[in-house]
Parts: sequence; C-alpha cells; structure tokens
Amino acid sequence: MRFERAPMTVRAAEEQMWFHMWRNASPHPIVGDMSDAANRRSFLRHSLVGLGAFTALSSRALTQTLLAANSSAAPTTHPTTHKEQHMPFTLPSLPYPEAALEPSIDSQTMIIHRTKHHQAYVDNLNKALEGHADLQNKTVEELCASLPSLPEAIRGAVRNNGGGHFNHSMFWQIMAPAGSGGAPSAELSAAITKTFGTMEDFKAKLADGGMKRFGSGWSWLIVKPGGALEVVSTANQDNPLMKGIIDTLGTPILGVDVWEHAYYLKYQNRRADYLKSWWDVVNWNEVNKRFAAAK
Ligand code: MN3
Repeated sequence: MRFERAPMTVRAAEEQMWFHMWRNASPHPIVGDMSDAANRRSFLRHSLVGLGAFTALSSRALTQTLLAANSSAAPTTHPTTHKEQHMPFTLPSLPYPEAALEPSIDSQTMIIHRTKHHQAYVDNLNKALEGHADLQNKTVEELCASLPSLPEAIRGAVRNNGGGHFNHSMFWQIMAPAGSGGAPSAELSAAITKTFGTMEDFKAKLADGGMKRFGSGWSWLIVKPGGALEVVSTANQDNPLMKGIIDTLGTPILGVDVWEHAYYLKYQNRRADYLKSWWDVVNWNEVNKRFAAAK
C-alpha cells in the first residue's frame, strides 16, 4: 500500500516508534497525557536514555531504533511516569492516512470527524479544567471514572468532552485499513463464542446496540470486572468507564461511534449499512491487545 512504502520523515518515524513503544509499554493504551507530540517526545527520550540511544533526533537514529524496537523486547518504562505533564490534552494523530479506511469510511468523514468533532472535545475538556490544577494531573480515563466527585460546575462538561476525547482516541486505534487488522485471537474468539454463541451473534448484538441507540451514542464490547464480556450501548459521549453514570461498567476493548457525524456524509440515514461495513476496518490486533490487558 502507498503509505507503507512512503519515505519515512523524522516526524513519521517518531510517531510510529512512539506508537509502537507506547502500545507495548502500557496496559491502558489510551491516556490523555501521551496524546501530544511534546509528551510523546519526552516519553521516547526517557525510554531511550537508558539504552544510550537517544543522542540526536535524526531520521536515521529513529528508524534504526524503530527497527530495533520491532525486533526486541518491549521497553520497561511506563508512560504514566509523565503524569505531571498532563495538560493540555491534545488531539492524537491517526495511525493511518485519512483515506485508508475507504470505502468503509470516507476520507472527508475521517478528516471532519477528527479535526473538528474530536478537536472540539479536546478544546472544551481543556477549557473545563482551567483553574483545576488537581484535576489536570488526571488521565482522561481517571476523569471518566471519577465524575460524581468532580465539582458540579464542570461535571457535565468533563462527562461530555472527557468522554468524547477518550472514546474517539480509542476509536481511531481500534480501526485499521481493510485487510490489515488481523483476526480475533484464539482467546478472544473463545470468550466471544462462550458469551454470545457465535462471532456472528456477537456482531449482530453489537450492531443491535448501535441501531437501538436513539439519537447519538456508542455500542461497546467491554470486559467486566471479573473478566466476563458484555455488549453495552451508551448515549452521547458516555462510556463504560463512567462510574456513577453507567450501570454496566467495564473496560471497553472495542466501540463503534453511531453519531450521525461518523457516517452521514457517505451513508446518510443508513446507519445499518455503516455498521455492517465497519467490521471490514476493525483492527482486531489492537482489540486482542486490549482484551489481554483488561482480563
Ligand atoms: Mn464521533
């Protein structure tokens, strides 16, 4: 594919290496404090200092380190050591080009969805947390999980925009160009058939959750405390991390956005067609990883 053969720039190499290392280093891959370039660079620098490798930010060094990282053990440095560098939350980059999910999701939808809708959640989350130094140190996951204890004046804004930031950050990562996302692991397949009957039964249940969601929301596959799978649907930008808000809590390992902004340009009112086509771009490799970490 074109994007795989493209020459790697310093920035692209850095992004790719960061993504690889961070994904392998963290049991909870979506944390807000690692979503901007400055913090990613800081994470890389701290991760590599121990190896004596980070002497200059050249594309050659980055590419060599990337190759080494791909063929050796994952780094031991954990990104949450940089929690103090939380604010502001920033828009994460996509791990693939905007057009890479076509025809399931068109390029224009991807661009508007991330750079307008997701960006607005990020901006409004940052605005809500202005003047709340204690909350600025929390990850977006921690914010979602502690809504009832937040000041009432910002609780709604954090629910909508923190939820929006977490949900979309995960959404971009659990998708991949058709044919590149792998398949459910043997472990995940077994858990799905045990819980739902067959893979098709599971897909039907997730789609049903999306279809029955009146207005805007999400349909999720979660790992509940204790390890059982369940499909849940949430309204607006709520998610299954939201204690005190959502009845059935768990760690989301797959989720599909059923807001009209996620599909309307291509599918108009045909949400069912979008949900059917969406399976072609699920990144099962990433879902498998999240399942293994959540159990
Ligand atoms: Mn959306």
